[in-house]
Order: sequence, then structure tokens, then C-alpha cells
Amino acid sequence: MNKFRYYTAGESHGPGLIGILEGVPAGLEISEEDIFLDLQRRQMGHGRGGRMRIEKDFARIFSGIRFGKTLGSPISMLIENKDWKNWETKMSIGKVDVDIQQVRIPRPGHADFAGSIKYGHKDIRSILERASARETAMRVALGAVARKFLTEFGIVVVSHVVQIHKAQSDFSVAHLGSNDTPEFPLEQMSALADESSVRCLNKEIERKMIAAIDTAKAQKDTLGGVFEVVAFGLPIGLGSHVHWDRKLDGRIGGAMMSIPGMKGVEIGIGFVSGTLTGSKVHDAIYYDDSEAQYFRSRNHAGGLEGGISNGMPLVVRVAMKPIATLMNPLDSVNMETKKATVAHIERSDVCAVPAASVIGESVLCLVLADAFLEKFGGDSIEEIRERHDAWKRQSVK
Ligand code: EPS
Repeated sequence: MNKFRYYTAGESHGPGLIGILEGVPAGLEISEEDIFLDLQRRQMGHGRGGRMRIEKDFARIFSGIRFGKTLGSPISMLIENKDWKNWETKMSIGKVDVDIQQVRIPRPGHADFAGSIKYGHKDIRSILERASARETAMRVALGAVARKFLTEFGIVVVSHVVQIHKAQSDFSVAHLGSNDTPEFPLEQMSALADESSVRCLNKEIERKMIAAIDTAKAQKDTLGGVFEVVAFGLPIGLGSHVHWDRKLDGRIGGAMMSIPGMKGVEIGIGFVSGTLTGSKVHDAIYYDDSEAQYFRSRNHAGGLEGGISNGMPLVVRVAMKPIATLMNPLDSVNMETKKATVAHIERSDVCAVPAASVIGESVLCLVLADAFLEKFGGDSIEEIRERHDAWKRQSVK
């Protein structure tokens, strides 16, 4: 990320989360309400835990915007943690005189074990607070600005949940060619997913996903799954084949894998492509004279060839592992006494795949806004619009 850079800071039970976004061009209309819409979507989903009943995430903007429009200067935001009032002593910024109960037993699958050894913290809370997926609230807030920017150029980023545990949908935008008619209008994808408590587009599979989450909860276990994020309306030519760190697929993969709990990323038909012959994988190229545009019979490449966007919808699938905090904990070791025991229990979620799919949208918006600015540059929306419109006319000739 070099044109659209961001930082986040904040502990899960500290006073709040802070974010800074640098590189947003001048003249983009944005409000705290726009950001709130995405923050609300991240908080939803069947399988979320008690924390989401405490928080009502709202990002207060501190800089970079005047009279509803970006100035071109860094945008900074704060999301206050409502839960902070219950943690003021345990997470005090200053020294405290009382004894604080320390966490000494790492949860397998979390950052607890390696993090506490790496940073030399005896109290594992000093690791788990920042490793928590609470941090993603700020990424969603910053991603909402990137989304608003992309919307100016007709780019729409949506997501849906494909799989939770064994309940799996076979719908993928990667199977659709330019002229195919999907089961439902693609422009309704986001609204339909938002209506489902597991963000699933198929009612029968939705029921199975909800049942799987309820069973896991009753068994004091957790579940993972897979979500698909799609970007419609991308111009041809974002990213580049010329160098490894300019390839858009690499940048998307890295960004998705940086979301807590993500274990795999595929573009288009991804892992399945390794089981098919080349003629069954690659997407033939055609030209429609009447529409004066190229088209494809399918989109197995998921909108990316050679690390460059090719004008088809961009399709990314991400696999999330089950949440590492288990109410029926796995074996672990007390790192103070070295005695065998069971892992620490911390309030958590049973399944956060629906929330992760919203986070995936936000992270993709941030990567795409960066790649878009790299291609079209400019200090203001108007300047970028001129370059973008000229390119759109030229790139299909
Ligand atoms: C989260 C806040 C956390 C967890 C969850 C996501 O809040 P708390 O720890 O107070 O319950 O609910 O974090 C994790 C699942 C994790 O592994 O860290 C949030 O805001 O999304």
C-alpha cells in the first residue's frame, strides 16, 4: 500500500481504536453515517458473542474532512470501546496499586503462546488484547472511506458466506460468464446477503449454517468457514505483471491473510483449478461488435490475469478457521509453572464468518483504492475522474 496508506491502533478492552488514512484525494463526500453503516454490518451475524451486545461501534472523525468533503489531508478516526468502563483498572494506561489477575495459560490457535514468548510478556493479556479481532472494527471504518471513493467510479464491492462448517453453497461469481443470467440480479447480492443472519444467499443452506452454529454453541465448540468477496465494475489494468509486489493478486492475498483467523485465500476457482486441465480452466476471449466490448464465457480467473484486473468481476474466496477461544478448552500448559492444564477462557464468539465477510469487503476496498490511485493518480476526485473516463474509452478499443 503506498498511495492509500493506513494505520490502526488500540487494544480490545482499552479506551478505543484509532485509525489514520493517508492519501484520500480531495473532494470526496463522506460522513460519519456512511462509515456507521459498514460498522453496523460488521457487528451482526448469528454466532457472535456478548461483546457485540455491549458495543455500538461509531467512528468519530477528527481530521481530513470539512463541510462533508475530504480535504486531501490525513483522515483520522476514533471508535470508543463502550466496554472500557469495565476494564479501566485491568487495562489501565498508568501504573496501578492493586493485584491484577494475570493470564498465564495460552489458548491453542491464538497469538497467546508465540506472542508472549516473542515480546517477553508474562501476562498473556498484554498479547491477546491487540491480537483480538476487535481491531477489525477500525479497518472497516477506514475501508468505508475507500468504498465511498470506489463508488465514485462505479465500483461496487459485495460479499456472501459460502460455507460454515459442512454447510456449503455452490454459488460463485467465478462461474458466471459475461452473458450468463444468475439466479438473482447481481446488483441485489449485497442487500440479499445483508438480510441473512449468516450472509448466505441460499435459504436452505442458510438454515443448515444456523443449525450448525447452534449445535457448536451447545457443544461449547466453535466454527469456521469460507466467504466470497466480489468487486464489480473494475476497469481493466489495476495492478501489474512487472514486479512481484505490484501484482494485484499478491496484494489482495496478503491483505486478506492479515485479517485475524484467515487461513487460505483463492482467486476465481483457485484450488479447484489444480484439478482441471488448462482448456477447462482458462476463460476464452471474445469481442462483441455491437456492444464494442470484450467478453468472456466464464470467469474462472476471478477477474485477474498476470496480476492485472481484466475487466471481469474480481472474485476472492477466503477460508477462516474456527475461533480459537473454546468454552470447553483444549490442553495447554501454565507458562509460569510449566504444569499441564487446560487453556484460558475469554469471552468470545462461536462463529464470526459473517462478520469476517464484511471485513473482507473493507480490506478489499482498501487494496483496490490503492491500486486505483496508482493507475489514475491525482489530488482531487475531479482530476482522477478525467483520467479514469479517458482510460475507460481507450481500454476497450
Ligand atoms: C470482537 C471483540 C472481541 C471478541 C471477538 C471480536 O470482544 P471480547 O474479547 O471482549 O469478547 O468478541 O474477538 C475474537 C473472536 C478474538 O479471537 O479475538 C469484535 O469487536 O469483533
